[in-house]
Amino acid sequence: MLKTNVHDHTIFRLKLNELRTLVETMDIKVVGDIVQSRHRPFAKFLIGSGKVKEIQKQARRHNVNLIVFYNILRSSQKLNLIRAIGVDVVDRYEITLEIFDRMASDTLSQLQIEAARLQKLAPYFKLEANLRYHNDRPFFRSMGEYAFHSQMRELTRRQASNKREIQKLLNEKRQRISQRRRLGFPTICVAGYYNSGKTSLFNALTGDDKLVSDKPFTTLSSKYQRRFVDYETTFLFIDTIGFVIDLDPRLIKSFEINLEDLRSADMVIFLMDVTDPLLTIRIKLAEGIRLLRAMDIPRKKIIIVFNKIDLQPDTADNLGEELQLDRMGFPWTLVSAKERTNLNDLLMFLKAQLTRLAEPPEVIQTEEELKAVEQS
Ligand SMILES: Nc1nc2c(ncn2[C@@H]2O[C@H](COP(=O)(O)OP(=O)(O)OP(=O)(O)O)[C@@H](O)[C@H]2O)c(=O)[nH]1
Ligand SMILES: [Mg+2]
Repeated sequence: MLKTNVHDHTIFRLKLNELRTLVETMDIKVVGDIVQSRHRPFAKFLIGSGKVKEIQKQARRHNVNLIVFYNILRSSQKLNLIRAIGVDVVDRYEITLEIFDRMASDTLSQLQIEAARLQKLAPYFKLEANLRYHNDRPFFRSMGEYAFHSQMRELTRRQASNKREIQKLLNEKRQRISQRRRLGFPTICVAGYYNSGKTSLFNALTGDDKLVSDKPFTTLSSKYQRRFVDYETTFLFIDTIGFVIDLDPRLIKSFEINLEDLRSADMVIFLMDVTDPLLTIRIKLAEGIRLLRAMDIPRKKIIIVFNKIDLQPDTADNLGEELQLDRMGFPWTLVSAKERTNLNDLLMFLKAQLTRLAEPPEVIQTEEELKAVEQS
């Protein structure tokens, strides 16, 4: 990791551990980590050339066959690193895509992952092929040149056909979603970091039986299910893909439908795991809210729900105060999806909030009221 905030002494560790967890879920053994602290990245390797030597030494000693960068690498940096160290190098973005790929069970997810991969790979591939072509050029119109151009064509073709297929599936899916929406039930989207228990809560609320696991990104494509609350209320719940700390915006973009689900929802449950350390909760909370706001979701549609209180009944109590949730103006509550604790309260809260949002804004009638508003 290149740590660009030289004053940061704790958060980078937490982020590095997060990456370690992700890498380990792929059954890769992590032998160590190396951090360089510097204000600005170097152009050639991202890190300094001295650090590259150090990595090379460590890689030899531990017989390493993969180096994972926390930072997102430019194609030229990746190529330079691979050439200098002689070991495969990937970044956090590629690791996340690889995990997505292993978890993907539906065609649309698979195609979207491929699109993201090709998008990242294309410049690298071009750079690498170009170098190979220039080094292997004994006479004009060599095989190198031919191979280069045909590979480029193949890559472009794959990108185009992949895009067409995605578009087709997306259109079908959009139609199904808009049919569901036409039924008119208020939609409530469950968002949050991976493993926070989104699917567990979705299942507990709707009686569905979607796959739950402690592996990251168990859910990739959105799931929809209705919940009858009372004679006048039925909700449509949506379970979505999980966030990850320092999420690359390109990754969200490649899962457009999830974005649309979130944007069009009447309410968004931002689910947090109370068993995370307080600092992690703080970071996820701030970053998650920022993400949701960047998707144009208004504050008033967001409710923060802390899950897994069965595991931490005591620390959960003063969480609101600790995190200053009331001051930030977010409604929040505690649940356990597993023990089904507080689920009814959550439903009642959602119902009340939706009724409030549906009411027209208050009309100011008297002169005094107008003055009071101006003064406030
Ligand atoms: N003790 C406890 N464990 C829970 C609770 N909710 C979820 N879990 C566990 O947390 C892990 C993750 O649960 P999921 O429901 O798959 O989490 P998710 O947010 O859907 O995860 P992704 O789909 O990967 O984003 C599983 O091992 C669940 O059994 C809870 O209320 N209490
Ligand atoms: Mg899930």
